[in-house]
Amino acid sequence: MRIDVLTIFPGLITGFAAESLLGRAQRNGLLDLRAHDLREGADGAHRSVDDSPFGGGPGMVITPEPVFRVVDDKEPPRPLLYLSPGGRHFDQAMARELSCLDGFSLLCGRYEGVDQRVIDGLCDGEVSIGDYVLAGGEVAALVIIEAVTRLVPGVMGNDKSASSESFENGVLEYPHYTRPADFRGMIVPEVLLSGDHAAIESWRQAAALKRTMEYRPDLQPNDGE
Ligand code: JF5
Repeated sequence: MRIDVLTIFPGLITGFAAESLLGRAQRNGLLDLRAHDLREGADGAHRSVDDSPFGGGPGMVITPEPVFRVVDDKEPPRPLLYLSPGGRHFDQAMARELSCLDGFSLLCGRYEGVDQRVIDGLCDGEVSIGDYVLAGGEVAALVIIEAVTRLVPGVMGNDKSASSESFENGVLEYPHYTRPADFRGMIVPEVLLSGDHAAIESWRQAAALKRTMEYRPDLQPNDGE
């Protein structure tokens, strides 16, 4: 899978990838992650990529030229997704869809964002990782890269049936315990020590539903489709 990231801080992307399990996926040839510096597409002594907004107002806006130029030069894989709080909400279903592609690209905004003509004339979609504002799209890009690549067989090593994970079934995951059975007086639910697999399974289902109703009543249990 090839993932290209367009950013003014390419080191944030390559640095994170090198320090995480993504580094091994890259060495194995499973992941081809490329971070492109938007400044490479900018001219002038200062290679500035931003300017003040037409119509006035606070902050700066990333200009179209450097973004279009990097896309012309590097031909990043499509779809090219712009990361901003105004985009369509990223979720596990979108992660699954992206994990089936040969590649995609992410454009990271900074300042007040990018010129609208970049979104209209160059990008294929606008994605948000949640209802909060970051200083830039790089952390959002890393969230998407990690959520997607861990679904690509072989990338994170463990091919655990992802179908039992939180969100895949529209319920949160059940609570997990390991040794010791008594840790500072906090004890593991007895059923988990019983060896009764049917009882364990129903306890886990009930615990998952309880947690979901308490924290995420908006989720819809779906039997894993
Ligand atoms: C950004 C203008 C982009 O803040 C975000 C973001 C929040 N959820 N998903 C993405 O991206 C950075 C900030 C300001 C455009």
